[in-house]
Amino acid sequence: MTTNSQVIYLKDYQVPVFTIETTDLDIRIGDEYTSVVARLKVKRNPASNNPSSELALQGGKDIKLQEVMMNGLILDASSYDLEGSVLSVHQCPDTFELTTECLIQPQLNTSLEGLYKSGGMYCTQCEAEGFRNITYYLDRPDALSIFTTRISADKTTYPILLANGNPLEHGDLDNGEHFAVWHDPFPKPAYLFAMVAGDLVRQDDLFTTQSGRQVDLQIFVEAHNSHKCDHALSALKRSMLWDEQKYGREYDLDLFMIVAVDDFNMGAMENKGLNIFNSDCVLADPATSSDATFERIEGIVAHEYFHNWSGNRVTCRDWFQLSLKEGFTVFRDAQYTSDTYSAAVKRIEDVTLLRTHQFAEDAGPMAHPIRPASYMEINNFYSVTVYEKGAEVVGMIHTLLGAELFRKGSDLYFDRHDGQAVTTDDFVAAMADASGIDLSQFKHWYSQAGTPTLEVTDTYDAANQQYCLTIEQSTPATAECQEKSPFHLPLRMALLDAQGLEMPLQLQTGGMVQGHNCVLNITQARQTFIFEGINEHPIPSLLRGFSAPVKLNYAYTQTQLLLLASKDQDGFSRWEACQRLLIEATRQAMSATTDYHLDEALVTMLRSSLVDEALDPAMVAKLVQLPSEAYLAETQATVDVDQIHTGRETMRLAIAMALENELLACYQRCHNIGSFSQTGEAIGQRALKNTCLGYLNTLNKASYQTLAQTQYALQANMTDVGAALSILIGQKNADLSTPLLADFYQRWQGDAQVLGQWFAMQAGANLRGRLGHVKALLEHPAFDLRNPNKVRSVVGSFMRSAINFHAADGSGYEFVADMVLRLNASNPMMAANLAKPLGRFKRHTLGRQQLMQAQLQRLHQTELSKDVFEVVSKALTNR
Ligand code: B3K
Ligand code: ZN
Repeated sequence: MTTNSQVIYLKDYQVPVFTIETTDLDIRIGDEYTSVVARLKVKRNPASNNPSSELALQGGKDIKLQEVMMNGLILDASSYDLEGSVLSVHQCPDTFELTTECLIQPQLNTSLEGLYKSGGMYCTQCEAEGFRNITYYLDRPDALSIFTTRISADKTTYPILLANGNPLEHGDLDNGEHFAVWHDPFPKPAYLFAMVAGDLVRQDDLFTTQSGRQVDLQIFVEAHNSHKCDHALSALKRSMLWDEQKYGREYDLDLFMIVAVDDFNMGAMENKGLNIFNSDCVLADPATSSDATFERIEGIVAHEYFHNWSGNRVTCRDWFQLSLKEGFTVFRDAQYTSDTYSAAVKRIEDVTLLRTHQFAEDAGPMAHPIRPASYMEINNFYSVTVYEKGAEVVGMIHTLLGAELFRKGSDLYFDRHDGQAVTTDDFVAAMADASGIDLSQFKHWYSQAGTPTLEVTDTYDAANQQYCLTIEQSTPATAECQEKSPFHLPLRMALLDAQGLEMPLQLQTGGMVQGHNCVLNITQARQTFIFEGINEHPIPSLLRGFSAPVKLNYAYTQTQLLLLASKDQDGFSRWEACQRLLIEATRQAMSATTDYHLDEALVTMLRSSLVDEALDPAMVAKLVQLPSEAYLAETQATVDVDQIHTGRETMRLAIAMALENELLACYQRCHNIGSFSQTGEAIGQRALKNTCLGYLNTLNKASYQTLAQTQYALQANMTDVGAALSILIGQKNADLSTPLLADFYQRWQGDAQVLGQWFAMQAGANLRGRLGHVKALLEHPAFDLRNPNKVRSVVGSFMRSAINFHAADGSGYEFVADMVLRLNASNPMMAANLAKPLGRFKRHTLGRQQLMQAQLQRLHQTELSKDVFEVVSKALTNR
């Protein structure tokens, strides 16, 4: 049990009684202690009607308060209280200067929140509530202040000293130290504060904004990574240009800095003018990084950059509004990626992520609306719901308004709220005001959790040439709300004739027709839409582009799906039809008692994609890939991990047997494309050929094993090397991969990022009985429990293999609970993330439910951090 599990409610929000106009920090880094002097210009907040004269500042449990001064005079102990971690200063006047001096020990900070040491450098992570570990402060996002930061440290060990904004001055001090002063003219909440002190090298670039201002772009990395900055810099410039063109948003400081840090809990952080990145999410070069890494980095660089407007210039009033900045920014980065690369492939990837992980969260004990109504620990709400579902909700507004009105809405939002801390209601109001479209019912998306299901039925009246679609929506109860009001959602659709051609649409009422596409305005629990002038029974292409985050059921026949899979002009829907067929076939394979035989129609469908050289190879790879085990689990009422694994393996083998020649031909066609390049075409060809190589190696033939070994030996690029090695690790005969793993380690042991891949490939192998191997990896000298990337590579990858995490004897659960306990005190945020999947026991077979609950009980009996306590207690309560 934990002692500190207070619940915070959105309904209790109150504006701060005092505001801090300016914040002057003097941070002196010393070997044992770092001293932090904070000089705050405090003023009574005219927006507050609370008459209290007490200023309450939050602090962390490890800061040592040395002194408090008001207007230059030292306060005696009776003038303030230090209770728990709150500093309360009594009898404050309406305007005053408060100065505190604290001592902290960043080198002992393993939670990686606040100021901490990563390798030889000092760096910060303040979102959400890390700043309070640096000094006593109004650590809440609606307290905006202008920051000036002076840092001093030993000059030889920490030659680079950085903070937000622009450099004001720097110089040498005696005793080998130096200092730098930074000033950020934009008022910001403390969560956007950042500083860095370290021995780093810099790579520079320039960007000229649309109004002709020159912005210096700088990336700081450790010297051995200096060759890995080019991609992030070019992605940054592309993002800056895109945000000007698409949203009219220009960068506002003269300098934009990125620092790469090895020990980081998440991907990156959008601190004003000084983004801090997990090394894995910013460093890349073609020799050591796969195509997927390049793509991920580009998306994250764009995301953090876009936050400069959606998050920093307009920020959140409180942490319940997190999706205001995260949902909108994920939506913006997805638009950027679609505009820059293949829109259909990006959509498929995003929907896959959403349906696999967000739908699972929405159906589990941690289910919450994109604007939660309460929390114990806000770090637990940086979730797929707030981010990915949040982005879908913004996407639905985009669909309902259309691109032009959406842009009008975003302009109004940024103009109206520049420099403010606002709410999701303010965002929706700007969209509604700019467009004149009523979004009041739409706001249920912000307050109701759970994934709606749409049941779609139809009738065709040949005599009257009328086609009727009836749509019923329902949403399961979740902890915060039993009875759901109907959602307002856009359902994009088209009608296809028997040849697969889109039919002209004439909708009586209830939607918008755009050419041969139509967006139905779903607002009621049950609604019927009538199309006129329809001269044959059409095949509906529903939820095109996945226009709403829902599950949609329509009783498609196999023939209809085959037509959609080959003819639907909407790339997403074409893939979706393929997936529906593959899911159904896999379901049959799961229950097949004798030799499973793949339906000839499916073989033809897959074949036609494999041989279609005119199709984007990245799209072909998506079309022929089976849904993951995790997504198949989402489609089952009760998850049977073994059945899913066996059924899917059976399907893989059946596809390989039926299409061996085509797979090999496709492999060879995509393999022999000349020298390495990073065009979309070449990247797609690598994705496709490695998909083929994976299928071929289910056949257990020496010739295909040799093909993978040869691809590995060629060492042409990290995508091919990684894919070949993973495929060989996935073979039952370990002799095939053991020498290559040793070779890989030999080559890359000096490169932390590549080594992460080495850990992940082994820990994530989807073969039964891997736990012993994974435990051995934890003992490897290169493993480090304090490094979140290594924990994710080993423990996170292990958990993604369902047959291992859910091993029938419960060993996987016990192992994960052990890891949660090992990390609980040192890094609560990481520990809570590992505990979340244990909480979703309800969906599993009875035996597994009991084993998972036993581990949760075991955790519950321990002294837990707030983070882990929230996850565990909700799992045991919200069943
Ligand atoms: N805003 C940060 C996430 C901070 C997470 C704190 N637990 C990165 C991002 O979403 O851009
Ligand atoms: Zn973000």
